[in-house]
Amino acid sequence: MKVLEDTIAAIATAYGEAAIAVIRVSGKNAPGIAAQVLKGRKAPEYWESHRLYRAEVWDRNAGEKIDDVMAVMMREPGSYTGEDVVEIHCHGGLLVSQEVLRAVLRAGARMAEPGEFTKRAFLNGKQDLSQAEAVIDLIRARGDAARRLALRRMEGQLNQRVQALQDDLTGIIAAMEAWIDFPEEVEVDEDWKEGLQEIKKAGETLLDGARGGRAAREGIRVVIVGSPNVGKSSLWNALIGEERAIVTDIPGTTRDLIEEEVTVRGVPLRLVDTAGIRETVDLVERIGVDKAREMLRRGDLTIVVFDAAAGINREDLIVIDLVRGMELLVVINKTDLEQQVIDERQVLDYFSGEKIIWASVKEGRGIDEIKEAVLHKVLGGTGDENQWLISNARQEDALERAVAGLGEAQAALGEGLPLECALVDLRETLEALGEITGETVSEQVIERIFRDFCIGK
Ligand SMILES: Nc1nc2c(ncn2[C@@H]2O[C@H](COP(=O)(O)OP(=O)(O)OP(=O)(O)O)[C@@H](O)[C@H]2O)c(=O)[nH]1
Ligand SMILES: [Mg+2]
Repeated sequence: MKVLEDTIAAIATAYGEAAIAVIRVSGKNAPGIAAQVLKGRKAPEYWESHRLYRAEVWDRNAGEKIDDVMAVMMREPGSYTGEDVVEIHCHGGLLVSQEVLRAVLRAGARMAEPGEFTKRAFLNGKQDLSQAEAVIDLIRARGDAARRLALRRMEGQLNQRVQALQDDLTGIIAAMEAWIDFPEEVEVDEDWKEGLQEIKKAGETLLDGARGGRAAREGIRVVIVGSPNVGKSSLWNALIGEERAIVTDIPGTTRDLIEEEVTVRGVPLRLVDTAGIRETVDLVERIGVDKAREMLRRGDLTIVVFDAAAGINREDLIVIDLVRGMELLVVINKTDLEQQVIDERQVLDYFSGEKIIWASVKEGRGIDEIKEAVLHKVLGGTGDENQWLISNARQEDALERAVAGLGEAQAALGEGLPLECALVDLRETLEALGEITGETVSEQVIERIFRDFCIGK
């Protein structure tokens, strides 16, 4: 364990005027600093751990009182960082909180770097790396699903799952090593293969869930496209639940991109309405069409809309050509109209294997189905939130390498190669798993992770 010598301090609350601000101090000298700056009826050195006390903050040099505060001492190891921590709850004025911080710094603390409190919690073994990463995810969560997931990881669910895999794998590695050392005394165990297969399956399940985790955290960008007048803006309005985009029966109504976020089952969907795609001489409209084409490339999913009463015309063919190969949802709109000229077989031909939804935005039919289909499309078979524990590219990459290593070990065993070959792969797998929890991760990676944090966390 790393010994962290100096005592750090920062304002832990947001910058600005507020009812209270919290100044956080952590490190060996935190109680000593508290004794210097805080005057209470009971001197801070005699404070009970985790109990709030009234006190005054004093600037000793100037002989001046700064504020009346509440303060708490949390003694090591039972604090967030695992060190002695003092938190001073002062009045939330900009100047007040900064004066209190200054007094603390003058008493011997050093200004904390971003994420340094959480980094200390990690280095002192209070949290593993996946838990520390979850802290920032929790702070940044924009939707309910992301918040729930971050909380679960903060509680250590990813850590536990990975540790279970590590334990099982370590057992198999130890048995293999024993066999190599004493081939006469230990039997070659067919269970190894089965054990490896189970570990691999569990790893793959976690990997599948990475998609869901990413969607929950970053949101899914859904771009609505189609030829003019098919009802894109009407659909967009229905999905966001507000009549915001202009809807008229004049083709070419929408000229610009409009983007809005809604949350479906806790997952943020960023919906983009676009200009109807067609060849046009109107300069403004043409810019809009170019923007629509550009946006198509940046979306995670495309909803392509057709008009059931108009059928598939020349302009629709341009659209069909444009969206080929993309992650798609097909919506046939205006199914309420009497005249239905669209040919279902033709649609199936163009979009074989794609999800096709028959809708009437006007009558509100198909809207919920579209929302569900968007989620299903993006999350694939991993609709189960409990499996969405992998939360960033770093973890995903490590897990991918772990699963690949298991595959290679299996292949080596299958081909009857010497056990040492499989062992090399398995040790690499173990190492990759350790990167997720932070046991085998480099100093640089740790630096990078915590640099993203806010000051005071
Ligand atoms: N009958 C019927 N009319 C609809 C339906 N959805 C939209 N419309 C009408 O179709 C016309 C065009 O709708 P918009 O939503 O503006 O179509 P758009 O695709 O955004 O059109 P552009 O922006 O011009 O590309 C409007 O008159 C809508 O009221 C529907 O489900 N049924
Ligand atoms: Mg429109």
